[in-house]
Amino acid sequence: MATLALTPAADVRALRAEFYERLKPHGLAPLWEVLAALVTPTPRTPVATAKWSFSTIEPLLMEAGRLITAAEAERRVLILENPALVGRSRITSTLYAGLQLILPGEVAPAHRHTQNALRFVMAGNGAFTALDGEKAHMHEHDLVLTPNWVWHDHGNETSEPMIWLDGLDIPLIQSLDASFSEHREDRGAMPTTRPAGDAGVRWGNNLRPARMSAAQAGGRRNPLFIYPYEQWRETLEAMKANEAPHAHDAYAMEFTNPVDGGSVMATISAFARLIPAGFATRPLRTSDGMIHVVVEGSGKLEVDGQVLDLATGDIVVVPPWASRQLTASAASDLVLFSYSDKATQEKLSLWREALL
Ligand code: GTQ
Repeated sequence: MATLALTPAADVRALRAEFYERLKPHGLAPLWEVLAALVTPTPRTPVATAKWSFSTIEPLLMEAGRLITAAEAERRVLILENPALVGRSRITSTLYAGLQLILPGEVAPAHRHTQNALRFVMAGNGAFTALDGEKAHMHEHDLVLTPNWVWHDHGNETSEPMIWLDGLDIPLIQSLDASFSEHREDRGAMPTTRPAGDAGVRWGNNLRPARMSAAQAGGRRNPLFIYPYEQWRETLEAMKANEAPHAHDAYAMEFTNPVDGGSVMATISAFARLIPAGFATRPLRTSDGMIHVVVEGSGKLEVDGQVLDLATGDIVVVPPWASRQLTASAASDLVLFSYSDKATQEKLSLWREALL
């Protein structure tokens, strides 16, 4: 080492560079050149803070509706691409977001895939998602789930278009190279197997079958696939009436799997929040990047010092470990739906928060 210590710095760099070149054909690379970038003290994310407005997207989605049918497209969706990840079909490093349009009379054919999906209804009433041949009719601000490997199709037997936000774990599954999918041969819907709304009644009323099948008891696949707006909205209203807001969350509830009380799906967590008029939350960081949909009201979101105005219909993404702070305007409560990969991170003992 004495010789190396006496070697001029420029020569050392040249010696190393030449060594690195000779490593390449052996499928080798020096860790010490990349270690600090790989094992960072806190998350280094490529995800940028960004906002989309429903009023901007809606006419473009309606235009897509004139250019391609749901059957042709399979899913007629405009992807919300993170501006720092253009071309990569993702809103964060693990999550996908898109706005899907289904016009009156259309069917989005049945398929199933290993990706988990949630739908959050942005506009329209009465179109359905069917899981394994059981329809759930969807209304504005309902949350609907299509957990991994369940056959699902969408249809609209009403006279108005329906638009919902799709939230999927597509990039996460892509990073695991674990995508599998199947499509119905006839490119149609699944035949109806159970009455519409059955799961909501069976699993959404604080009851569960006294004899659950092993698969049900395992809780791996959430049998409840619709969470109506009236229900979650009422809960937030009661919380507001009955307790003081939490300094960092105001009023925040997580949607749960009724079998085990855990996250709605294996990889994705979903939340409903209410910030009372005039209230500002204290800043916090969480290791899960978060997508928020503004359901009611207006206000602002401050992300690492950057202020975004929020209006009803806005969709925003907050990068992992960014400091975030929500303020409701003085005029009205701010109500949000949010989803993130918290469920994944918790399973891997990764999830963290810092209350600032
Ligand atoms: O509705 O099944 O936005 O499979 C992307 C992939 C929606 C769906 C998306 C999908 C779906």
